[in-house]
Amino acid sequence: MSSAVADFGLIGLAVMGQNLILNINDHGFKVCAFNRTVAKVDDFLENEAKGTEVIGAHSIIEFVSSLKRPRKIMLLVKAGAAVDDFIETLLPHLEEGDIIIDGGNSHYPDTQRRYEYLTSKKILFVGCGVSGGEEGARYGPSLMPGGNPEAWPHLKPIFQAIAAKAPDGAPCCDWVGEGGAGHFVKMVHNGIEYGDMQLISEVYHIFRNGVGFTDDEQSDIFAQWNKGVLDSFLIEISTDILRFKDADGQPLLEKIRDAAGQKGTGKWTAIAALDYGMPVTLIGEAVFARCLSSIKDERVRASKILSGPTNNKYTGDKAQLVKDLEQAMYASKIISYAQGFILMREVSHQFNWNLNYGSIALMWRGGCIIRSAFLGDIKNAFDKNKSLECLLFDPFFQQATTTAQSGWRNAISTATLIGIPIPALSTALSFYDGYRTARLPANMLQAQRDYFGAHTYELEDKPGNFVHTNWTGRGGNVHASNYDA
Ligand code: NBP
Repeated sequence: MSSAVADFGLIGLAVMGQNLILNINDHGFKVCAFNRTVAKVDDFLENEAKGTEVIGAHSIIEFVSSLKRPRKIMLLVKAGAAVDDFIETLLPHLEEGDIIIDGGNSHYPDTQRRYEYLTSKKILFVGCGVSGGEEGARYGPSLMPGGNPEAWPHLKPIFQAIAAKAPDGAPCCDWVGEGGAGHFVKMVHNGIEYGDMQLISEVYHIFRNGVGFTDDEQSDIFAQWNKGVLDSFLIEISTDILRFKDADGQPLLEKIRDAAGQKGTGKWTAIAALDYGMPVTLIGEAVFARCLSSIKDERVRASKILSGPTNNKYTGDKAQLVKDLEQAMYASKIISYAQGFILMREVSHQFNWNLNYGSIALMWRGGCIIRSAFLGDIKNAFDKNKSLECLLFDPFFQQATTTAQSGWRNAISTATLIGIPIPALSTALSFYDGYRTARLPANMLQAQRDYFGAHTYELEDKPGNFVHTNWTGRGGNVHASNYDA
């Protein structure tokens, strides 16, 4: 086969690649498939893709020559060296203006590097976050493409056709921004997912250990919450999980070992937050909560010797606590998304990515794990003000946090008094209280730093002018030079 007949080429015939090819085919685009282990191409054509318009190639030359120009080639292979290897294999066969899309879970600095490299070779590179797993790939993922904007007009008809649709029919795919923006936004999405999951787990812990609700009772509460401000995929699946019974009729959830795994995207988000100096505390706590859970044997030993409060059961009005926790979770979610967006704002600024925040919220409204009604409110906030500094400056969210506040504080004091750990719920409130405080105690930190290390400080009435004080009369007047640790 040598004629250029295919609209789209896809390399990587594992679960994501196969499903995405079938999805693209369903929408009337002709796809050519290729894979490192070439035998999988025929396997796919004879099985999953049988009866479709999908074609296959048995060599890179055959693959490239089957594609209409500009060639649109998506890699859905294992993140890392496999992506670089395929880029190098493809390069000699491509022409100026052809497009390579990496749809795997690549780390955004790699995407930024590949974007710069391929730009120098006049190839349009796109790093595209793909969310929604196997089912999303098959029937509608959330797609977050970023990279060379010249590629977007060529990809838009295909990507928006195959993407998930939000409840109002809008495709959950739009151009995210330049360079490594697509994979960066996908990474923050995963970090936010860690936060949302942790918040739900903390509420479950309070319900189960503090109040003594059965799993079925909790499922009823979550089902109710799913009709209100917390309406989301993760609340929906938690409702089902709480209801699910094992073969012996007992809740399966209670038999699962409490040691959480992680694949690293939450950690990447927390590292990016530290690298760029942004207080993304809730995702950080969610990652650390998984770490704490995973040292299970140590915790079991500690549980036998460390004491907590004498009263570890909630004895107050249960209905009121349910209401307070709903408010606490909602307000904490607002904080988590506000933190995620300030991280995106900062990194976008550093890399000149021109991130499109409203579209990001829109893309997350369907197809992905954090899909929720609440993202519509975030989209509205950015529609009203494209350069919104932080979600908490939007009148809707300002009002929402004000309304939630008393329930939020009550829920946190209740959990603290009965000794139930709530790292995500409580860090959200601490962030909120810190963010709304005009004068924090960092003057004390500055004084300490100057006292022991001559690191200098600014006076309130002379910002930008760094001075040192000889606090003890013994240290001399030489001050340290500035450095970033
Ligand atoms: P995998 O991540 O399991 O990768 C399998 C594919 O990578 C196969 O085509 C395999 O070729 C190819 N490959 C490997 Br492994 N090493 C290679 C190398 N050194 N050179 C060339 N090709 C190589 O597949 P997946 O689960 O479908 O995921 C694809 C991408 O999408 C990954 O980056 C993943 O993180 C991401 N993703 C996955 C999900 C999900 O739910 N699974 C969701 C969202 C994103 P072979 O057949 O010859 O071994």
